[in-house]
Amino acid sequence: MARPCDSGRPQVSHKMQDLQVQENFLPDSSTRSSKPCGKRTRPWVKVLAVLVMLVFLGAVAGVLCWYFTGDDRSTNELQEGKAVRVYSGHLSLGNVQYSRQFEDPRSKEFRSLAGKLEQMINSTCQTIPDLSPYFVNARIFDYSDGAQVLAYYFATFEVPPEDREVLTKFSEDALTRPLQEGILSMSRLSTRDVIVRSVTSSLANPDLVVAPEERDCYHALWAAGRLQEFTSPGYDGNGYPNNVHCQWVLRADQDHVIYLEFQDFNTDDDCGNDFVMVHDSLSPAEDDVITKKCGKRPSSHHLAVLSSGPVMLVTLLSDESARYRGFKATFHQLPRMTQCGGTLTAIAGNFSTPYYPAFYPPNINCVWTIKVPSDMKIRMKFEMFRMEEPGVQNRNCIKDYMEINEKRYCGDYPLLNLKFDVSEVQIRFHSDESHTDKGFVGKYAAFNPSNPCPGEFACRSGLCISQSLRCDGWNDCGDLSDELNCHCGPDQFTCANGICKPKLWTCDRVNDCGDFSDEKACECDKDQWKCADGNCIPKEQACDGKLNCADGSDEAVCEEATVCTQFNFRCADGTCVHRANAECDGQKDCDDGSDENNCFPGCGTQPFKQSRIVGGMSADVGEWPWQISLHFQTYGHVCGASVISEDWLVSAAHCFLDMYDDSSSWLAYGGLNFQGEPTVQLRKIKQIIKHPRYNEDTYDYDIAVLRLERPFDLRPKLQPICLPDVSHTFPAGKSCWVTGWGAMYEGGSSSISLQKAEVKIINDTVCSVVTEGQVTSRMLCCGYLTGAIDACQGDSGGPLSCQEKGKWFLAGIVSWGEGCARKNKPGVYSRVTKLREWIREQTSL
Ligand code: 4AZ
Repeated sequence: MARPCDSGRPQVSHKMQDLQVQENFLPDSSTRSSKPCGKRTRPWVKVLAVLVMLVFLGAVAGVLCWYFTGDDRSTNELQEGKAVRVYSGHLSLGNVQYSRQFEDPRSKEFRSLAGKLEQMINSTCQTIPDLSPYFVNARIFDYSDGAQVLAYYFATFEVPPEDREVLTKFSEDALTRPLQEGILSMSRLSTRDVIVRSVTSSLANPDLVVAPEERDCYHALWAAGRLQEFTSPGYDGNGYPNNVHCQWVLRADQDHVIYLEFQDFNTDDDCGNDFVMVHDSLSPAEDDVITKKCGKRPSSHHLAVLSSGPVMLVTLLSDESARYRGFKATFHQLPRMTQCGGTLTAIAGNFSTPYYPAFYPPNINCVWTIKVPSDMKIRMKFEMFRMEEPGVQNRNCIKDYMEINEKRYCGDYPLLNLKFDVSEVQIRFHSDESHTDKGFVGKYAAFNPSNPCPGEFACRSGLCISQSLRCDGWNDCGDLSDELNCHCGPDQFTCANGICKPKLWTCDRVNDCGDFSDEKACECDKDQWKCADGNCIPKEQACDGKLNCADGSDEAVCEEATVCTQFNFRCADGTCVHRANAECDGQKDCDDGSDENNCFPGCGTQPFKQSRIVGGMSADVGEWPWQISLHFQTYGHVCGASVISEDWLVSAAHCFLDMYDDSSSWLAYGGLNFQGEPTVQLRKIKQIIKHPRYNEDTYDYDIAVLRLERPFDLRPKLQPICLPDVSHTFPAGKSCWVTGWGAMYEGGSSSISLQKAEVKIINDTVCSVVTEGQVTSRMLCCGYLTGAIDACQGDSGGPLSCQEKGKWFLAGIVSWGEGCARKNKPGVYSRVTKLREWIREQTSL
């Protein structure tokens, strides 16, 4: 049996040579100036130096705030000092012949053309109504050849703190139109000898723009027929230095694109200040980002990306963390793909996004038409469909997508099966100007509608499944079609709608039949009272002062109660509250207020809660603000945890066994949605306290509390969850949510984006049956006996969050399970109510 130790332990797959632990935390680290054209101070004027230093520190502090707070890095503001906004883009020039001299900023050609263009941009920026008072300067910093010569610029604006309300005016498009109109009309004047045909502009991270004279790690490279190679500084030695900003400008011949592949990629796991970025332009504008990556990549999964045109910009930024090897990359040029897609008429075949498995290029559209003989229909299968973009929800697919029959698909699917009742379909693939991904390979096959699955059962969904899976109570087809029109066996329950379900699933408060018929016959008779464990007692025995239900639930909630049961909150003064789940609900029940005083203020609220993605799995940003990602050494995410106060986390003891016991090797990431995203809080772990009764064989007492070296700043995106009192009940059938970055399927790798799944608490008797008696009273089962939805490897230690009167409580800690999402094998969680006292003893919370 796949016991938790098979899959529940942190998996160690990386080489041992990279065991540096990062010393710097995000909010303290960067010392890079964000000012693109900042002046240097003179050491001989001491007073002046101090003053300048103060301004500089203010600016750095401000830049850090800009960098680390909020969601949108390009519109965040400084708390002190001036807020810097930088726009970058290009001007396409009508009457300029490209010269290789343009690649040298000291050349006469570069400077003379740059002077004219900068003057045009400067004078336009000085007249834009809302923005002009804050304009500092504009610089041309590069050129490229192509259908037209492009000149790349950036324009800097600074807003003093007293005018911070105007920052909202610095939107993504605020500059584009006025700049375009101003420059185009200027260039139409006969006195101007440069013709500008079009202008682009987009906000850019100020850290990424550098004036030509300030470059100190800049490489201009031309692609040629043969493969070229470049490496980050120090690649063959001690790794890349701290605080570097290196750029590689790659150019190719006209009508060519650039294929860039990282043969080796080894950078900091924390993307905050240490990352590699690839742009589909020489301008580092947000609109032109192809991808941003950090961390390590195994040699089996090279990152390979394509440009849409003859230029590409690769940037490496580092902070002051431990040194990492860096990267080795190769690139070459390929003729630009002018067409993709086509008509496929074979009865089976494949189609894939351009250059698969490299990232598809930006700005490309493909259409495939599949035509099979008119008496046949079409089914399709996509294994690994990857089209994920930061900030795009899979529901709306507003950026890159695949479209079939007016339905759009984007995001990540491990497996996508589609069936069409027609003999011709069109598949459209669209990639917009920014952020690309791996794409897909689609396999299609024609099938005969009168015998779609020879020798197998044909699901309505288009899947063919083994005949033995028919009428077994499991939804193998995904659309229940294998469970319709069945004769139920002796161990099965016949649902009112004709579906057969295992008898074990009746009366578990889960609507397995889909029509509630498996839950209907479970109610007690009219003259009976139902105990919390499901047993029925005569009505008059409830609230009679005697414990008639085995669990005492008949005396828990009574108007004139006399007995204090395990379901009642016991106030500090020893009195009992005769209301269910009375603690932390904002209502004072104990005279001494102890039912409300022991909750962390504001715990269990979801300030960012948005609507759920129906049937989807990716969590919304800030939806689970107590969720923590625990990273071990250089291995990246290993376990989950929950915030319970500024400086304490709760996790699973099994995450911290053997070599994982060393607290200094762990980092806690708070406020994280995507692994690698920069807007997080990072803390070292000072102390790991595992439950002394944790049992490695049975997983009993699978809990640990972690003390942070420095408290978290509690913010809307980083909040504690409420701890339930020992008396709190989470009844069978209650819907709760499990969250984490664990594997999306058994044996799979961790997810990049935080996943959520709605799961139901399972009756303890059923839990004991399906786990063959392996659960103890410190455990609870949650999930579905039907399988398909569950926690998995990498989710361990993370929360099982249940809502009660608008507040979220930590009902469980992901602990173990037999595999993931298997039928009759629900997830097993540490039961927090049973471990509550121990948490209090360790943390005083
Ligand atoms: C794990 O290995 C793990 N299906 C966590 C939860 C479950 C299985 C394995 C429950 O971390």
